[in-house]
Amino acid sequence: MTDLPSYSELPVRADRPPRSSWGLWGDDDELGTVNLLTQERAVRGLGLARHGRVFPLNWELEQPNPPFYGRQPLVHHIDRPLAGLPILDDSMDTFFTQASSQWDALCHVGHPEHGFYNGRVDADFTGTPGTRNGIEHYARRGLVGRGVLLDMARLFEAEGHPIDGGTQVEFTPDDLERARVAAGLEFEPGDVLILRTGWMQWYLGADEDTKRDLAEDSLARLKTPGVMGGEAMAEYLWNQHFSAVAADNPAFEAWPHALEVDHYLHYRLIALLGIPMGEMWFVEDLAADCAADGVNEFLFTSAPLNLLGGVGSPPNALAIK
Ligand code: UVW
Repeated sequence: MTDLPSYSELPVRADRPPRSSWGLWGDDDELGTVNLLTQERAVRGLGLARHGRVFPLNWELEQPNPPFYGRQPLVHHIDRPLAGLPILDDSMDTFFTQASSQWDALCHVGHPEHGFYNGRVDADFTGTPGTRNGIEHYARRGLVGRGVLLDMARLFEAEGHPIDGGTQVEFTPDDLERARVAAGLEFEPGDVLILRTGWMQWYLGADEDTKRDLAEDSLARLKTPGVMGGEAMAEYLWNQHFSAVAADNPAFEAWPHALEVDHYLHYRLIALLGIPMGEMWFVEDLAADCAADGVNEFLFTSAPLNLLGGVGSPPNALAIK
């Protein structure tokens, strides 16, 4: 049960962009659909941790190697800051918060016509006090609730059409619905949706030349399974009232992608609807466990970096069954 507006009822205020959630949680809101992770939904999630099996969802910070989309590899030093003492510290020269497993915060992508979530503009993103739509808002709240896994790769394989993880396969709302039914799930408002597309399994088996080649021109050369772009997918995802969505692939949506205004889902989900997107999450062990016991729901927790104005962060997410 929810009293949230359906997609066709958006926007809730006539002076806001079409099919946007702007204003739904107030003009100053910087959380978007993370507002749906209420105290009651945290308790609901806690009830799903029945056996104590814990699945960390961060991939190694050094993966993918090399990183995509012009991001640079992590340069990590282990230092002895206090001469003569056996005390070690870390320091990093380059740390692209979105190079590996990540949340995209609501300042990551703006809509080409309407701008960033809730009407923010470039000048709002300073990384200093007063900065808007940053990852710190998720960090200070903490994300706790019910997580649900749809294993698209296993579904397609069971249906006799195994996915080649190195190709572009676009999942439709019907595909997601078939996966939901196969998983024995009913969605609940506030769920964190996690997809296994099969891309990461493919990448882990790829050779070094292939990985280098993909990184050199990711926009053109990456080919991945993921959800399709466009309004029908935005409508489907909004109408389930997920608090957040994530996948094991680089962009949640399938790639390559025309970054065309009506098609690129980042514009709709992040900028217009305020739905955080998770990418390159490590879900192999979780998915194997879900396949083994047939239970595709779990306690979900995530504690992103408390980085003022951060555009993204490793999710530091756990699934607990
Ligand atoms: C792009 O879409 C370029 O970035 P990301 O997938 O990391 O959000």
